[in-house]
Amino acid sequence: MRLLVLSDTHVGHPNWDNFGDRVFARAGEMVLANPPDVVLFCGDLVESRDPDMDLEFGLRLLKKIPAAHHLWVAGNNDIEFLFGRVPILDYPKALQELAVRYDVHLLDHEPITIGDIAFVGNFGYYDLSLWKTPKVHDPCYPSTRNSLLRDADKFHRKTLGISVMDLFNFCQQRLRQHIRQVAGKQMVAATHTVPSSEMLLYDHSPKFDFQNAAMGWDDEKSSHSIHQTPGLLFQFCGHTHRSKQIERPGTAPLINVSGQNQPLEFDL
Ligand SMILES: [Mn+2]
Repeated sequence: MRLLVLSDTHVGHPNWDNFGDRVFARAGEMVLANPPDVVLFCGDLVESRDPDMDLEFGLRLLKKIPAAHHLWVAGNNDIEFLFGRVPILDYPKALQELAVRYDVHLLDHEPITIGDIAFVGNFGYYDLSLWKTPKVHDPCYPSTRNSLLRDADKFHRKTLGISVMDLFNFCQQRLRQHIRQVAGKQMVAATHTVPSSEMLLYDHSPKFDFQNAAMGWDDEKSSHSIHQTPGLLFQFCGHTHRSKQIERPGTAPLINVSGQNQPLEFDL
């Protein structure tokens, strides 16, 4: 099976010099002679001030890449399209309803098995555990864990009507439930957010230190860590906008697809 993976195209972003368009163009060129079996997108399709460049615009771009199957994991930018329209915990259902119109499958909704290989994934979300106390204090950013938690919770309750940990647990429990559903199969797992502090930059600036809090979670410290799943072939993520691959001998590599070096192709 041939797999093409891309992420964080943010098509239409006013300051990104058509980055997303270039990634989709590159994807089209890469697969022209030999379409892959599966295209996997790890979240954040579009981000534009143009109301016509909405999620459906992004889904049409994704579907245009010739492949037998198109899979999608929701990113924070994708979910923002639902704010104020549907309760946040209904996002897997709402986005899947949109995706099926373009023959795209949302992994947040349910896993899918193609050939012998199961694909699982979702947004992932964050639990603030990747935040570390910044070395340099900047009054613009929280300097203690308590103030960070208070600010994050205030934002979540106001915008989404839910605590940050409730949304994190929703995503994580759903992901592990999907993994159990396909247990015994060879598997590819994907989240939008990152499951490792190794993909972050600390001490570059108080702003970076602050942003790290919203990047993901530490899978190593999780009681049901995803990377220990038997049969896991690859684990993908995005969100940081920096490509990085971490080899993990004895288990699957963790590959962050977001950033310049994409799309990536794999043989499964
Ligand atoms: Mn992004």
